[in-house]
Amino acid sequence: MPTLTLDLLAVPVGVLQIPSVEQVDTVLLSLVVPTYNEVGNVVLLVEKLTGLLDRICPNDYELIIVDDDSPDQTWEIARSLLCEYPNLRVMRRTAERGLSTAVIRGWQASRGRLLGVIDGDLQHPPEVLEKLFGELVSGSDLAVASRHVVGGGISEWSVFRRMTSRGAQILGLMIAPQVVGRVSDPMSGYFMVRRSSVTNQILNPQGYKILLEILGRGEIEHISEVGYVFQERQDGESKVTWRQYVEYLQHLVRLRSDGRLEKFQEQFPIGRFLKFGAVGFSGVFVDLGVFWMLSNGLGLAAVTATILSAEVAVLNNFIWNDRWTFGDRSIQQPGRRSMVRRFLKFNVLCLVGIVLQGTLVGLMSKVADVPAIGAKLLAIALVMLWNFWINLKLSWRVTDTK
Ligand SMILES: Nc1nc2c(ncn2[C@@H]2O[C@H](COP(=O)(O)OP(=O)(O)OP(=O)(O)O)[C@@H](O)[C@H]2O)c(=O)[nH]1
Ligand SMILES: [Mg+2]
Repeated sequence: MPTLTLDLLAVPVGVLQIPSVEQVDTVLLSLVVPTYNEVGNVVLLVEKLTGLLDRICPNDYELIIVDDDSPDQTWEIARSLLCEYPNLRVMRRTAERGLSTAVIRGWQASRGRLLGVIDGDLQHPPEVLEKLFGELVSGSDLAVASRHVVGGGISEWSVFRRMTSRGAQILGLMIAPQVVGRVSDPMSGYFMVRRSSVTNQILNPQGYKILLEILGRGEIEHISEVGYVFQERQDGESKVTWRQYVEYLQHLVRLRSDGRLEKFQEQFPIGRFLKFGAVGFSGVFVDLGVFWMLSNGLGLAAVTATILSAEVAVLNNFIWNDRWTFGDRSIQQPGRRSMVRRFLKFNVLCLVGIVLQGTLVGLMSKVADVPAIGAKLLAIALVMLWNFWINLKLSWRVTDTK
């Protein structure tokens, strides 16, 4: 459902594809600013950027702030500026989060023939916009503000931070050289690109590095670079955590695989499978622990204790899978009734899994003469794959609304 709030830009939904020039009522330039908790910067930023853009493309631009529902109310402050700045637009996202997708959602809602992005914390000097803009007007498809060309640099980074940044770049060159090697500063979050270069592809970025996605999937021939000095933050806090490094790696792998990984993941989501496996593993301990309590502690017969402990383990696995492995899907099937339905399906499928496991062990050890323990291990692995896949398709199925 698109979010339609008075005077805020509606948030585009569905796949991340930017409408073509023909589909939009165009202005020359749309500049997107992703923000999260930037309340101390947003007023000055809008003042500076609009001052500059009013000069370089008067009345032919839009400045779009895409805020991810910041707890410090950045979006509300930005909204209060709307009457003062007629070219300003504000989008408040509540259902999605993340820098790269914020930028793309902003571009999806934009009308510019040229698209740009700049950080909202004044670390990117606004004056450089004029040079980036000039490069696109002279025919480049992409103009990147770079810290590593003439005129570029970093104001006050520690040796550790410089090394981490360069290390990430080297790693990128090793994993996806065809993408990372195209520019001197592939980590830059400050650039402009021609709309027609990025409209033919569904984008699928991960984490912070939107430029990698544009380099990897865009139709980019001519690239220019413009030097800039990365400034220190004056207000607010950095949002970079270890998570961005993991996402960076995942993004590189995805770009390297050139779409093949995404196709495979559509059928078999590896991350989910690992979670499902971890939950299954936890279930083994729950099963053993409860069995021990029931048989040793309460003195129940072994068969009764086995059945009861297995059911407790199934319950444990269901709760974790429902909350964690398939949490995003459970949210889309709200209500107690649908949860009970998912639990019943999961139960039945677990039972089928046990029967399947027994059959496989029997077949392998009797027909193919595989030693019992080997047959059991192989059967566990096969049934786990099957269990995951069938639960994905049945218990936590949602219809894709592409
Ligand atoms: N909409 C949105 N914006 C974000 C998100 N994370 C960061 N931003 C914004 O993206 C810009 C860059 O984020 P920063 O945390 O400053 O990252 P950085 O500049 O690479 O790192 P620092 O030098 O540590 O500040 C800032 O304007 C942030 O407010 C997010 O999840 N959603
Ligand atoms: Mg920053």
